[in-house]
Amino acid sequence: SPTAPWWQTATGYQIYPRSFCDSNGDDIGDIPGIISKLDHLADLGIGFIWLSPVYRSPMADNGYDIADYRDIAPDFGTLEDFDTLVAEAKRRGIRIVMDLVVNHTSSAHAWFQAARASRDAPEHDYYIWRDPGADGGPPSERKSFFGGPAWTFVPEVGRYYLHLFSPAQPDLNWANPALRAEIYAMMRFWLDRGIGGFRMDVIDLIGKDIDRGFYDGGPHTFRYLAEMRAETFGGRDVVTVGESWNVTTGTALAFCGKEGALDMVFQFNHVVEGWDPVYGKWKPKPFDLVAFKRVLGAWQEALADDGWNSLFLSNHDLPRQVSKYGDDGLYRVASAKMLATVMHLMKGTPFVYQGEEIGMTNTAFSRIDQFRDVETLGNYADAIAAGTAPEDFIAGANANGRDNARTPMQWSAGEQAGFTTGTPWIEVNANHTEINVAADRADPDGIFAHYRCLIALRKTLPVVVHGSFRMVGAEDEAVFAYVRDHDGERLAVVANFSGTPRDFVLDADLAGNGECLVASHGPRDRLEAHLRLAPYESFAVLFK
Ligand code: ISL
Ligand code: CA
Repeated sequence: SPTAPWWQTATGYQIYPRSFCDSNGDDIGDIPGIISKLDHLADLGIGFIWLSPVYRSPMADNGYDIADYRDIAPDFGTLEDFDTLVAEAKRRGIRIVMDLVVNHTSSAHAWFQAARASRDAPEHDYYIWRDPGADGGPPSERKSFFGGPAWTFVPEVGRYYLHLFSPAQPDLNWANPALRAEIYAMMRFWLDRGIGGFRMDVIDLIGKDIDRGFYDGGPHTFRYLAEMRAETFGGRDVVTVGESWNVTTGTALAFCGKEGALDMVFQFNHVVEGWDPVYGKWKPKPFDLVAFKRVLGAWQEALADDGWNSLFLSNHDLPRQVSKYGDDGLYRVASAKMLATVMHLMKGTPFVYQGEEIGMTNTAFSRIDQFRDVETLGNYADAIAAGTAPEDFIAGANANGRDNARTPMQWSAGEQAGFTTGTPWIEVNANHTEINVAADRADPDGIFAHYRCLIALRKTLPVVVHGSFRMVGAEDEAVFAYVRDHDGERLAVVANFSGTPRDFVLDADLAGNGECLVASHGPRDRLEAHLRLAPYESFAVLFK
């Protein structure tokens, strides 16, 4: 079988440092805390960590607002701590992938401070400025993703600057070659420290061309990415994953195909499919499995021979997957395993978001002052001004808001879930007394054990890495089933996405005796043509 790059047989694990482990009781997770938990991750079997931003930052967006790209935030530790993390992870066969946030900086970055002080500063053109509109107001009606206008006025220069996110996150002007050279030098600084690659934040926004109406999905993205690759990571043995909310199966290969600069993209077509056309994430639609399968199946097909999929349902911006797509009550364990089985055995590289490996759930806040997220708070202000009832907005935020994924990692049943000896910056989920790492790892049938098994399968079975993908029963409203084929080996995956028993009829050529690799409800070695599935039952069978 073909030799695969390391990131095709490895599983990624995302850490949101602020919420992972606080080593010094100052209420905020940190790098020494991460180092203290590396054995947990090594046991899980992951090959690399995607580390959400740890750079120096005022933390308006928990580090996605960078004030110094070459230093570590004091909240998180020091450069020395970072080097220790890279070395300690490496000792365990784990690489560290940094988050590259280069669509914008913090407004506290020295470049922006110079840019906003004078039109004549060279750094002024590192950002996107426009004169006031005819009425003296903002140059366009564009809204920020985080609520309010996307333009803020700076009296010192008499101009507005663009911020697609909060006013504390001014957008960089990628059309400026000196700015691009600064970014590339910064990337080499981290590559030279031995990192395993980059996850690139909202990377399709760097190619914007606002005078021609492109704020996102901009036309210059691929030119800049090709240049970036040549100037930085090209020829180095690292992984690159670009985040894009606009990428489609039609444009994916321009990012991650043979002609593209990157190895993978994080695409969100399957996420946005579940949002309201008008209210977006704040008003979730009922889950539609057929549509969900259609999207994921289309991505499997589009990247079958070129490019490579990233496989994920969760990250720091999304609700907890067991709450969103499974059942976080009665069937929490079975549905968490089911989701993992379906995602990990498709073609691509799976990503586990911290806490997912023990089935952490959404939280339920009742008051707006319990939320911390800049996106939630900004959109709340807009929604209330537009007449939405506070409880309606909070219901949406509890279902789909970003703070769900940001409550502290639940290590134990003890005080503050073992996350901190202080008072965490955001409340611990009350269910930590039952859902925690210590309890789940002690259970041989726990969720952690299930993830460990799936992650190990990818390392040992070529069909998991290289096998073709064929959806089975695409129109079935409750069952997600597919077949992977490689070199005479066949892997069949069957999952009941519902809380009721289901009958499922397999294609005749799939029935027979095989070897059960993983199962949530006791082994299934022989597949009958007529399957009777328990609620949220899932399994994978190998045929040779
Ligand atoms: O859900 C979203 C889209 O409506 C946003 O939260 C989305 O995740 C965001 O626009 C893109 O995310 C990335 O860039 C943001 C940062 O806040 C996110 O945490 C990051 O993943 C700005 O840097
Ligand atoms: Ca700390």
